[in-house]
Amino acid sequence: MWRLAATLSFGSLELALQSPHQLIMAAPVKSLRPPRKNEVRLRMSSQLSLFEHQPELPEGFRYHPDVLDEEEQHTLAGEIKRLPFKEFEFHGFSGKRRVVSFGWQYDFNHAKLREAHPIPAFLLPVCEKAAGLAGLAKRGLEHLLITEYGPGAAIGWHKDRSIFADVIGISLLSPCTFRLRKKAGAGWQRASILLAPRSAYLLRGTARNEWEHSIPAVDQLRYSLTFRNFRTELSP
Ligand SMILES: O=C(O)CCC(=O)C(=O)O
Repeated sequence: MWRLAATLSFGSLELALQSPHQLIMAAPVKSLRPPRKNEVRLRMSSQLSLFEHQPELPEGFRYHPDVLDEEEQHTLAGEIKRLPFKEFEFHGFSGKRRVVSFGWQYDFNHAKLREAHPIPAFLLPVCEKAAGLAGLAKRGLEHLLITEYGPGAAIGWHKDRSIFADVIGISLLSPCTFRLRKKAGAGWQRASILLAPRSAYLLRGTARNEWEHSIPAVDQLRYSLTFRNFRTELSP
């Protein structure tokens, strides 16, 4: 069984839709803030692939649970924690999260793309997996940003730089809420989804180009692997 929880502007209404799949909550819903006006919030089963049925999320958003097994996650996290993370800097301000880039690095302080160290060998299998999920060639993802969210770290509303095309995110260690919003008249159209550890999402099309996304402060350490390719005409 799976459930779709929707909150509409005239009050709080819970819709329960049935399906043959088993529901496993990806994270305790009580840890989330109350849904906003017009927000549709999906509670995701870790066993339920919504690849073919993601009616309430923007076109171009795809969620894939369980793309890594527990052992792969454990091994990756063990290697990742040794990487040379630096506090994320944006126009002189540093954020609570820490990042490290491979392949290419977008320098927000100078609005410039710079070449970075190649993607390390231990990350190539997951890079190929991410490319496969997006239907890209094995080596089709030239840029990887790894972000460390310690407890209390978040990422604010943004769209990824237009030099990039698709965005594929893989989550490690703990869940988070992935929020999406798009201007609708004087307000916002909103959606959100719980990203389980070991899951992946793809942002492409409308979800990538017209919607902003953000992640509110996490409770526990989370790593994200964000793979991007370049728009052909803007490729460095
Ligand atoms: O942590 C994530 O999955 C999202 C990362 C993100 O949106 C970004 O780095 O632009």
